[in-house]
Amino acid sequence: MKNIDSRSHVRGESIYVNDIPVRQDTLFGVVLGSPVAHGKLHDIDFSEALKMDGVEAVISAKDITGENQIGSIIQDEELFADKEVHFVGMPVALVCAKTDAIARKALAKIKLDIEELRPILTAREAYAEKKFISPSRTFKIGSTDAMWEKCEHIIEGQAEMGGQEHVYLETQGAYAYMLENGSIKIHSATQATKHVQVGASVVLGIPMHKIEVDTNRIGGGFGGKEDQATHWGTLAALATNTLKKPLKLILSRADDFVMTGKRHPYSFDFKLGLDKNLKILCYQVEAFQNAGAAADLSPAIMERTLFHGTGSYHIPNAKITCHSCRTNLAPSTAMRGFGAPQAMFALEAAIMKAAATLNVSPLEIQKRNLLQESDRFPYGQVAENCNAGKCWDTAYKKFAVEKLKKEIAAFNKNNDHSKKGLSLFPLCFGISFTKTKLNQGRSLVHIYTDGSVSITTGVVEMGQGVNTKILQAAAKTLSISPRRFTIHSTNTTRIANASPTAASTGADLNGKATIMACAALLARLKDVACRELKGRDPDKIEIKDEIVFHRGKKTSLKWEKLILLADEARVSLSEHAHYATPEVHFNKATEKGHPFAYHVYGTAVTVVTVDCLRGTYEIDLVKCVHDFGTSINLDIDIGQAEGAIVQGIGLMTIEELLVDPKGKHVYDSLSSYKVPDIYFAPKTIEVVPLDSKPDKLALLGSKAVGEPPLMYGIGTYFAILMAMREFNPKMKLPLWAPLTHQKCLLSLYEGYGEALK
Ligand code: MTE
Ligand code: LUZ
Ligand code: MOS
Repeated sequence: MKNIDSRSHVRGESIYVNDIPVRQDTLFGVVLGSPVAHGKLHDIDFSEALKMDGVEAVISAKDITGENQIGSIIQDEELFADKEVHFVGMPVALVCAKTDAIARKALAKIKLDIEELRPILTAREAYAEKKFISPSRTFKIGSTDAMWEKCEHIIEGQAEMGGQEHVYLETQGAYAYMLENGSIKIHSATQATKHVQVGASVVLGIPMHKIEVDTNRIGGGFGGKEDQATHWGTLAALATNTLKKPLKLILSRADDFVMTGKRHPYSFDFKLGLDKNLKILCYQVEAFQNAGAAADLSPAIMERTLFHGTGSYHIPNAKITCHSCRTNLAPSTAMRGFGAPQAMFALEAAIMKAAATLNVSPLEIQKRNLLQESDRFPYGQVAENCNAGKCWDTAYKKFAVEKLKKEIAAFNKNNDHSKKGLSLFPLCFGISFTKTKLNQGRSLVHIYTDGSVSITTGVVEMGQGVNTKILQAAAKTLSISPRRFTIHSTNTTRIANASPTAASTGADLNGKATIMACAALLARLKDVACRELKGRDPDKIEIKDEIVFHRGKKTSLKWEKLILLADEARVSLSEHAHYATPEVHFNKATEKGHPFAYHVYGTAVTVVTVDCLRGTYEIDLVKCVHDFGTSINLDIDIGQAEGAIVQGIGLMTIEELLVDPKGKHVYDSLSSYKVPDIYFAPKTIEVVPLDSKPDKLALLGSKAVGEPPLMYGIGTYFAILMAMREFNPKMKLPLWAPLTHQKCLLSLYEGYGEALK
């Protein structure tokens, strides 16, 4: 089954927000962001801007008819800065004009009177000043305090990880217009139609039923449009409601880079205790999360950091603490992995440091401590169908790691300045929203009288291929041709209260709901067929490939006729279904429970070559054994894995978010913020599906795939370190991602003179 979007994508016919033909009198909005990271906003003077031909209005905090509030978990975020600005790019005003170009020119004429205050830029600074988003939390298992003295080796250190820009191809945006009787329709590039609906409802002060949010698809989200599409949808709705004209607001790439939040930078203090056999007895980590200027999703992201604190390992005594620190960066937000990559990096950094200190291979420590069946996570859940060891062993054998090691040793012996390094990285990622209530999906299925079928679900298609999977699940359940289906836009009037498309759960939640709706329709159709065939038991009816079977025998009754009969008999051909993941629960008071439907496992093998004269590196290969369950669409799933791997490598290597000491961005485009391109990507990526069991909570046994493979990128970091150590064994380990070429070069030569002696 091909991705149902491929054809319209390559022909340029797929419709994104900016492709919607504009209505008469449509205005274009451009947002004025704060030029300073922290300050008192005394005055905004837009008199000059308003004088310009074509400028219709400038909207700011004073125009808000409801509340100036868009915070979702914690109500601490203003839509427009009112008395203070908290980060560079924080929206201060919206210029509405006849064209985008006029709005941009007018924007330059607005004068801001801001009294600058000192910005806080790092999590540790904020921690020292006790500036927190939410209370700190700790997950515990066993007793670390009692165990340190039993450890043969104790390794302590610090690790840092920078943020990451989402770089979705489609920048953020929305198009809003009035319907009748004060209702508003918002076409929004969002992962969460409901969030935009709620945001607009609160800011405009009108009920949710008056606001229709529609999302046909988005050109990538990667988490960046889970909470932060709300701003632009709400701004467009506010302007439309104020001016009673349609308004389109699409961020330029530069504005998007500056105004929207990124992945959270983290800083860690770790302490790792091992026994003489390299078994991890104890692990303690304190994480400082740089949440930026407002809560956004930070409390939930902090939670996932805690959940993934012990990675893919069994650690009997662990204490994981996380502090969510308020700084003057744009509010950090969801991004693929959602706080887990940072936690896993910290633990791998500790293992690497232990290996370097004890002069053993990190593989020795990793392998000895992998999770096994029935091991307990610090949050109380037990590892079931644990594939950690199986993935590791399969990868080790399949990718001939012993042979690779020998080849690398020979290469390193024969090359003075070019060194190769190898790493293995074991993955374990929990599937489900950590907030239990979000684990619900919905689907609305209509069968039309010609036998064609329409599906709407709560999920947003963002390139991950979820609509194709849902279509496959529906076609399989009804046993009719995939050609009979259309999957419609995600829309709040057809599907209400949808959870965001996030946490890799889109297909599981909404696909399961779709199967439920199709199963209910099928049951009714079997009744109809049973009556028509004068049978007694509808259970003896089956539909296979559009043909009705009775007691195992083919009949002359076909799908299209059956539908007409059902309509004739006044049987409903529509169904709305709701699916809530069973079994998941979590108690925040005890920090224990069973938060995840299941875990996804895998192991990545990475080989890199470092040019030790220049500090540059190339990624020779990334080969993974990945647990897809029983994939329903391996093409899509392998595509997800490959994309995630490259994005994960970018995070760990060349993607660096630099701000100056005043909190101003040093980058605002793809020439100053480098993402992996086709030349930088690994020369070989091979993703081999693990021979795995289907999980009953996964859609048709096909495990969630959206986020987990991103974390394979962590392996690249440690492969580079291994190569660097070949060149300078005395090198102080840089545990500070991203390991840019610059950092690589400087680290290689730190203490190099000593090493030569
Ligand atoms: N793939 C593409 N092409 N574009 C995206 O924006 N987002 C990722 C992942 N894969 C993304 C993607 C993220 S962050 C998540 S949570 C999942 O897709 C969401 O979709 P799913 O739940 O259907 O897997
Ligand atoms: N979003 C969210 C997520 O709201 N809760 C989660 O647990 C989550 N996990 C991963 C990505 N997005
Ligand atoms: Mo993904 S970070 O859950 O949108």
